[in-house]
Amino acid sequence: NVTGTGVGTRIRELVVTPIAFGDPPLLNADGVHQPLALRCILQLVLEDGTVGLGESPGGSVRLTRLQEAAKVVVGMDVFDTTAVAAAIDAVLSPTVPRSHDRGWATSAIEVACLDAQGKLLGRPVSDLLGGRVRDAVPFAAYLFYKWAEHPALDGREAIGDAWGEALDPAGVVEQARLMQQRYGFTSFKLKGGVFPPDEEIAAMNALAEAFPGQALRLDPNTAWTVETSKQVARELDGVIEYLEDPTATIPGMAEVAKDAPMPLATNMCVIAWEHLRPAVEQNAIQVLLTDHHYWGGLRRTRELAAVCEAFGIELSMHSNSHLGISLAAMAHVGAAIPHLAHSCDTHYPWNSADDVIVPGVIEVRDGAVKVPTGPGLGVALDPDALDRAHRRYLDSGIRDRDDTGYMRRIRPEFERRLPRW
Ligand code: GKR
Ligand code: MG
Repeated sequence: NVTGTGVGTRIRELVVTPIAFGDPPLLNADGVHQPLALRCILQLVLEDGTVGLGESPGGSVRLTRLQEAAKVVVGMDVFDTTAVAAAIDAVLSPTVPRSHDRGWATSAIEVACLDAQGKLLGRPVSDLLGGRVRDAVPFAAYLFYKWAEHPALDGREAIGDAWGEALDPAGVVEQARLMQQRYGFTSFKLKGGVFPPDEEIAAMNALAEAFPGQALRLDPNTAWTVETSKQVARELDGVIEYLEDPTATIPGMAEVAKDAPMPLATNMCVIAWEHLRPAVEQNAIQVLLTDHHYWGGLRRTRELAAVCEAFGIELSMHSNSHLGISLAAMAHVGAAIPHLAHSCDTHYPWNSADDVIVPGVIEVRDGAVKVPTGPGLGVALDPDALDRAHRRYLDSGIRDRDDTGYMRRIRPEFERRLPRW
């Protein structure tokens, strides 16, 4: 231990709780979201009883790795986040060769450390990141093609939701209107890669007509070839603010970027530090969707923002199905990054009904999330809700996300093919 006295600030235990929560039938290039999404909730307990919270992507491999990491952090000082990250990295290295496959474990634990630090100091996490440059962080409505319900399966009844079906331009516009009414969003992202590009271009044009002047983007998750991507980019000139991951790989994106009239964005081909250099050298991307869950935590995200600033890469933020601890962390880091050029992504409206935190602190309103000002992340766990979500995980038998497998159970002819068009 090199910082502080360590009195009371040492980690006594890290409790990792796998949970499951409801997710609508959202379509993407891989298939369709299952009725339950998985996350892990972290409770980092210090010797003095302070508890720091974290939320990580779920799944069996991640759970095992987090449990391994939980053993090595015991006894470390919660202010030693560099040493904590190094210890986790060292214990995972022998079995997990790629650094970015270890990064999300250090990320989730770093957030829990920062939450605990903030609670000890009586200061919000955004202060530990250099202070807020904005009090509310703008988010985009994350639109999905979707079915009206999860169909009845294996004796289970169909599961409907409050959003209805969206399978064509009119359905997408209707979903966007609902998102705007309910949450006040003023920018919109459509998850594409589901229908042939012409239909998705039509959906973007319909959104542009329904929401003139509001920022739009399209993300087909690498469903297109380089040629198709170039063509879609030309057709959406003046309609979208950026095109996200039209095609795979840094060289593929670089080819598209030479031609595309709008910036290209990614959360798929630049996902680790070692990807930055080739991406910059090839001018493959103009916008990076950061994600503190994968880039090593909140401080590393702040550092990443500085690197991007140096190379003229704009910043936005990536999301996966998540709950309120993650949203709070996203809001704190979003508040502390000066050059956040675009509204951030969030799945929260799709999942918030099953949140495990005490309601009231964190919410999307007027298209933004107010940064909590209480100590740490500023959110508190609801132990009963956590217990319910954990029991749901245990009872479900679902241990990994499998959009393709679930789709094939409903549409056996479905094939995951990337690129598809
Ligand atoms: O939730 O289906 C989804 C998204 O496709 C998600 O898995 C992606 O990680 O939101 C993400 C993205 O921007 O690519
Ligand atoms: Mg994306």
